[in-house]
Amino acid sequence: MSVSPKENPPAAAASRFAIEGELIEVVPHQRGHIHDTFISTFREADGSLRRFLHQRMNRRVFTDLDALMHNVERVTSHLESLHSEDGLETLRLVRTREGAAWFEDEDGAWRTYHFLEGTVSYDHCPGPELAHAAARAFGGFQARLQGLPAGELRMTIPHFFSSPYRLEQLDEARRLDAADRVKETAAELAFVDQRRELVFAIEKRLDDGRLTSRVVHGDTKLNNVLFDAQSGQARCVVDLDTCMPGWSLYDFGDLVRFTAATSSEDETDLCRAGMDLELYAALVEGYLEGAGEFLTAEERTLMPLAARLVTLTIGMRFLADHLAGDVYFKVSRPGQNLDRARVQFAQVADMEAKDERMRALVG
Ligand code: GN1
Ligand code: MG
Repeated sequence: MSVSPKENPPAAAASRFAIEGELIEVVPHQRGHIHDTFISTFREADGSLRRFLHQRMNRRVFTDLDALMHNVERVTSHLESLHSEDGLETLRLVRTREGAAWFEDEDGAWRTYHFLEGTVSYDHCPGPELAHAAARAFGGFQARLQGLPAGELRMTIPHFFSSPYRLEQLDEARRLDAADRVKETAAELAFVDQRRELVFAIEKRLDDGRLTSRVVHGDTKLNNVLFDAQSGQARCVVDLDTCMPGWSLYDFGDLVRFTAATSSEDETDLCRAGMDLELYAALVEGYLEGAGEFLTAEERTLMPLAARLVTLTIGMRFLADHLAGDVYFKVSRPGQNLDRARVQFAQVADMEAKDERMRALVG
C-alpha cells in the first residue's frame, strides 16, 4: 500500500521501514506522555500476519534524536550480547529501508520496534506477586546495564535525574507564571517548599563520593514490563528512552512511585492516593533479588528515601508543567498535570507517615 504522509502519516512512516508484506492497518496505541505510538499489521507472502510498533518521537522533549537513538541501539546491542538468566527478551528495532535506526521528514521523526506478541502489561498493580516480578525484572535489567560503560551513552536530556535541577525548573515556572496558575497552586508549592532539603539528599552524596553514578533505566513504570500472557512471567523491559547515567536508586524510587501507588497517577479523588506498604515490601524484595550484588550498603539504606525523593521530583515536574501551561507532558483534560502532581505529593506524605516501617523492611 502506497500512502502519502498527508493522508495517513503513520502508514506512510511504516512503509519506510524494512518490513516485507502488505500493510493491512495502522492504529493508534495510547501510551505514555511523550511520543505518539501506533501499531501496524502486515500480511506476509505466506498469509501470516505480523505486527510492529511505530513511534513518532517527540522532538520538543528529545531535541537530540541522534543521541537518543544512539543510546537505544547501544543498550539493545549490549543486552543482546548478554545471557539473561531470567529469560528476559530484548526490544528489537526494525531498520529503515536504507538501514538507519530512524528517519525524519516534515511530518516527524519515526522509529519502529518488533511487536512482542502474546504479552500483557498492567497500568495498575493487581498484587504483591506481580510487584515482585516487575521489580525483579527492573533490578535484573539494571544489573545487566552495569557492564555498559557510562561513557558510551549520551545524556539525551541534560540533568534528567537531578532533583535540584527539577526544583530549579519549578522555581523558574513559578517565577514566570506563564499560564497564570501560581495563585491556584499555593498549597502544592508550599508542600515542595517544606521539603527543599530532601531535594538535595542524593546530589550531596554523589558530590562527596558516598554514591557513584550508574546507568539506569530511568522510567520504571509497571507498564514498562511486558509479561507473558500465558505463563505470567516477565518477558521484556521496554521504553529505553531514558537509559543513561543517573543514580541507581532512581529506578527503585520510580518503581515504588508507580507500582505501589494506591490510585492512578492522575486520580482526582485524593483520598485514594497513597502508597501500599505490602506492595512496597514486594518491590524491595523483587528489586534486591534482581539487582543482586551491585548495590552498596549505602544504596540499600537509601531505598525508602529514594522512593520519597523520586515521587516528590516527578510531582515537581508535573507541577512545573502545569504552571508553564502543559508544554511537556501530554494532557487529555485541563488540570491533569496538577492532578498528577497532587497524587505524587499525597504519596510522598503517605510515605513520610510510613517511613519507619519502610526502613524496617529494607533491614
Ligand atoms: C514520561 O511518556 P512516559 O510515560 O514513558 C517521562 C518520565 C516520567 C513519566 C511520568 C522522557 O514517561 O520521565 O517519569 O512520564 N518521560 C520523559 O509518568 O520525560
Ligand atoms: Mg518513558
